[in-house]
Amino acid sequence: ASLSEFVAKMPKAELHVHIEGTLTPSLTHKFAKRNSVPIPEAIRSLDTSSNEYAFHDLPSFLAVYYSAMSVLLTAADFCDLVWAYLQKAHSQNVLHTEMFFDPQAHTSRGVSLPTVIEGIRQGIVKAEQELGISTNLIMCFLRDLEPGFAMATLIDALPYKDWIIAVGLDSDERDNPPAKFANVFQRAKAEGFLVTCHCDVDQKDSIEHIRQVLVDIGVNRIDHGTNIVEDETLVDLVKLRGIGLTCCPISDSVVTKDFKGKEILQLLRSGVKVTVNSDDPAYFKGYMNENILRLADDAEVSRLELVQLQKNAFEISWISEQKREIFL
Ligand code: ES4
Ligand code: ZN
Repeated sequence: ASLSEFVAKMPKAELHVHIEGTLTPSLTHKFAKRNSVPIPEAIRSLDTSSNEYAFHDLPSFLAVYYSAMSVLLTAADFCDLVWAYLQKAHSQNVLHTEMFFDPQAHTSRGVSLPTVIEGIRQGIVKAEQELGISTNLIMCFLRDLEPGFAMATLIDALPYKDWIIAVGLDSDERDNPPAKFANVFQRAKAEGFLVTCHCDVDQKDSIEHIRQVLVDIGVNRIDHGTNIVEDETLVDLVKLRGIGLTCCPISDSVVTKDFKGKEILQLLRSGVKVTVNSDDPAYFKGYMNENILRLADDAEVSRLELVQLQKNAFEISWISEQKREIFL
């Protein structure tokens, strides 16, 4: 079989996808129309024929990303968004996903937390029933906002604890170290949530941020985190603890000018549980298969290693023991 057929057929798990990052320009138009709201400026100015967004780094990406989501207003919007993504994932033979959402990006513009969570939950349940795809939900805090807002969001979400497996940290990393949220993550852990944090590639303080999430926060996983190759002690620490990395090849190549394929392979070969994921597939133009093929394009990777990446994903996933038995 060709490599693309091989990749397409491989059973996969996706552990790093932002549900708001699956909002395609065409879905943006659909929601704007049915909610009678204007098409966001960042979308209106696009070349609609190409259905593509344009940006060159993390802040310019985030500006378009936060602008576009103003069309998400009702529980039905969130349900439809999740359903559309999970149909796409299912079509690529993704059996399990762990999906981020950014509640503060919605509550800060007047959409209630119950609307967001109940809508997302409806989409997840529908996809589980109709497609058999399983999903866990991860609630992310926006690191460029105040920790008090994150703490209030955590407390407001406690009634939905059974629907949310973990909390995370995302948005603009510059001058927003993980330690800023130490109290929030401590409380989240006490409430029974697992913890993961974004350590985006090539940030101003990448190594220090990776150190903080491992030593000060005590995360169960790291999102991106590829810069860890630069610090042998930290690599030994994630190996010792079995902590996995959710890498995103296409996204990394947008955020940094330096593609991280070589580093991902180096970590894989040294026994770190690295995985390949899509991050914001509607924006970075690539779902799971495209990200795996992009890695294979850029680095010498064997089919056995591509299988190992998926074994890692199922292993470091937070899938229930019951489902793990069915899938593995
Ligand atoms: C994100 Cl690529 C990236 N980095 C940080 N926060 C994010 N939220 C959505 N995509
Ligand atoms: Zn991400």
